[in-house]
Amino acid sequence: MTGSLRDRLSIHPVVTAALAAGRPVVALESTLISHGLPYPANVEVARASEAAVRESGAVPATVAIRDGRLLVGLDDAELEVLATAPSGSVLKAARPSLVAALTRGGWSATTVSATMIAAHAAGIKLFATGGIGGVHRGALGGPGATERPTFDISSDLEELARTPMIVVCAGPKAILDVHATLEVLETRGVPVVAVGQEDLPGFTARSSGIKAPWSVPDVPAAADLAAAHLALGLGSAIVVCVPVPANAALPDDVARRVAEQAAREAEETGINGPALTPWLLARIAEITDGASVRANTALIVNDARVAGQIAARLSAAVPPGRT
Ligand code: PSU
Ligand code: MN
Repeated sequence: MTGSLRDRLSIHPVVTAALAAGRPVVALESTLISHGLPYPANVEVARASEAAVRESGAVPATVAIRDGRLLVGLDDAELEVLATAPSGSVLKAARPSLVAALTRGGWSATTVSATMIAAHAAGIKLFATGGIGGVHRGALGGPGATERPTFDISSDLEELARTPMIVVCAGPKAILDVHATLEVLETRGVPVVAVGQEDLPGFTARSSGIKAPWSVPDVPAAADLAAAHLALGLGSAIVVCVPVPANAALPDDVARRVAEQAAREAEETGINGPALTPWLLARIAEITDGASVRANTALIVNDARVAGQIAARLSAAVPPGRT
């Protein structure tokens, strides 16, 4: 079967109804379920994220791929299938692997880039994830590099540059070269805003140790800035960074140290490609004895809640029938 993205969309009826009525909808990704967190934390976080979106007054739409279809909105049984699928049976689908995922049959989980593609095609403006992908340590050479630069830069960054959407996260993942990631986002015209603090949130830590390009005091201010960005029609996404809840956060220095250790070990072990990020997250969970999983879980659910709040504020500002 061939067909455009639109031909391949299977939007859940609840999501279709919400979009038609101008009610707020938040897309959620599935790679963090299949490749980012261990079972049962993964299915718990998927359910809790959907619940948090609903509590904020919005409709959740978890995105994944099954048998050539881009599913926008999964039911509970489908979430469970994704979360319990044997390791290796679910492909990690990003923009470059979307065609492989759609033509091979079976399940694929969608990364930030693939989720944004599906959500945008469905007409969804809000998307919540844990931490965006970015420039891996050593991608550009220098400390942490193998003999040559790896050029491992997530397709998430390219997607953020070309797909208009409000992306709520807890900052770029701490395993990355966060400074280089911010520079690429700047070059590609993607605004990045921190909520409630000057520092860029550091994924599982409250701070990345780097000042955010822009910051706003609270969620309503972030929503208004994001709406203004989309209204300009520049074509890029805006990244809204919300710090991990304090009671689950890893101390900033611990998060940085374990990320450095894991990145060093990955290099020594020769892990690369799409397997790298899942490997690093799993290794950090081991090193921190599960503390990183608790932080990751808390931040994902928090991002979903905030994205729901932003979606609700935006749709309240738009009279029904207008976009
Ligand atoms: N946020 C999390 N855990 C994850 C991810 C995000 O808390 O596993 C996923 C997202 O799907 C993101 C991907 O797009 O990690 C980045 O992978 P890569 O570095 O291979 O592009
Ligand atoms: Mn990569």
